[in-house]
Amino acid sequence: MSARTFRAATMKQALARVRRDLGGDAVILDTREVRRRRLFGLGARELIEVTASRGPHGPVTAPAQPPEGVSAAMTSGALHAQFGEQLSRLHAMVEDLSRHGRIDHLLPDLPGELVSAYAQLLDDEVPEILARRLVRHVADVLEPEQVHRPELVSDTLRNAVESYIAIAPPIAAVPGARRVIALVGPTGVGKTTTVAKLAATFKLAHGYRPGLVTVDTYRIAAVEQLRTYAEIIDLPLSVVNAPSEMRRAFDELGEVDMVLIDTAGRSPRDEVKIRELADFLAEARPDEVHLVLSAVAAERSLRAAVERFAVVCADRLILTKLDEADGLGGVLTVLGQADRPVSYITTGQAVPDDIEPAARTRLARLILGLEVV
Ligand SMILES: Nc1nc2c(ncn2[C@@H]2O[C@H](COP(=O)(O)OP(=O)(O)OP(=O)(O)O)[C@@H](O)[C@H]2O)c(=O)[nH]1
Ligand SMILES: [Mg+2]
Repeated sequence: MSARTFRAATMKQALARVRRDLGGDAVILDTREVRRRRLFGLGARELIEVTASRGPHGPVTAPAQPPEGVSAAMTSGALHAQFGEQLSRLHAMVEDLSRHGRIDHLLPDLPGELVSAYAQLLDDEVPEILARRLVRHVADVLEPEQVHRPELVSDTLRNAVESYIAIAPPIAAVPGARRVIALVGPTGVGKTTTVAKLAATFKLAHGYRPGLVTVDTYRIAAVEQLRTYAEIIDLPLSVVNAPSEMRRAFDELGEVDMVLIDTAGRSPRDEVKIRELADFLAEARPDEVHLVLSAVAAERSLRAAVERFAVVCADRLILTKLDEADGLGGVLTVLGQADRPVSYITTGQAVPDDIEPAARTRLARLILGLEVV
């Protein structure tokens, strides 16, 4: 058993190398950030350095040759003791350095069992800072002997993830009232498909009487897309070209207890177009505005969308394309910061099947990769 050092640009890459070379149960002895000077002194590059040794059951290679100066008769127990001594000296040194602010510990004193949970989070695209916070939380909550129990670790982790997720109740008709629901969001995230899924579910499963309104008149195809769904589901549809037409469009729908408004996709960068959307919605006076976000989008785009669509008072989130996302870590970060509840998740293209009301535990398990869609 000997310690080896691995350097990489990110913790994820470093841990992948540890796993590749030393096996799945490698023991992480230390992690730190190091700066490497670039050629000609052109700035420095941050690297992650992980020191690790083979775990007790790591891939077995040829029996290690005793190092020079160690007699062949020396037992493996003695070797272990010698190594242990070196290791604790090294630990003391590192601790001393870190106390003096010389080394930035990324995962100080993290029990070995939690390192694999940490690596799993990184695999699921959870950003490093959040992953560290989650495993640190688990380490703080559990007693040292409890971290050996994988089901406890996974439950505690799930609880921590759940604390970042707020859930909105599913959309419901209110007797004697006409609920107005608008879906807004960036282009191509699945707004129209989701409107169709919701409308079909409301009509077929709940017996509501929904009507559809589209303000997406920029593209003929967009209106046709919704019209096709309206015909299949047998629902009234009104097309609105200007904010002033909104009231007329509502009246044209006739006896409905719910109006679902489909809107044109807006780039979060296009403030003018988002303002225009706000003018339409000011006339529609929706009871709920759901911001539709694709789980495939990068964390930065998700954050920008949440910020920019605040202008149209988007107060709930619908997460689409969970079936296509490689990891949901970025989504988790944004949910933690967005301060808006999730109402629905969608998990495929099929109308109306691939939609479900958001549920905290399910979403947390999906984010942690404990469940698939
Ligand atoms: N895999 C997958 N695809 C989806 C999901 N929801 C929608 N889509 C697909 O995403 C594509 C775009 O969907 P639309 O509903 O047209 O998206 P939109 O937000 O209305 O697009 P714009 O109106 O152009 O902004 C279509 O091919 C949908 O079938 C989902 O949950 N999973
Ligand atoms: Mg659309």
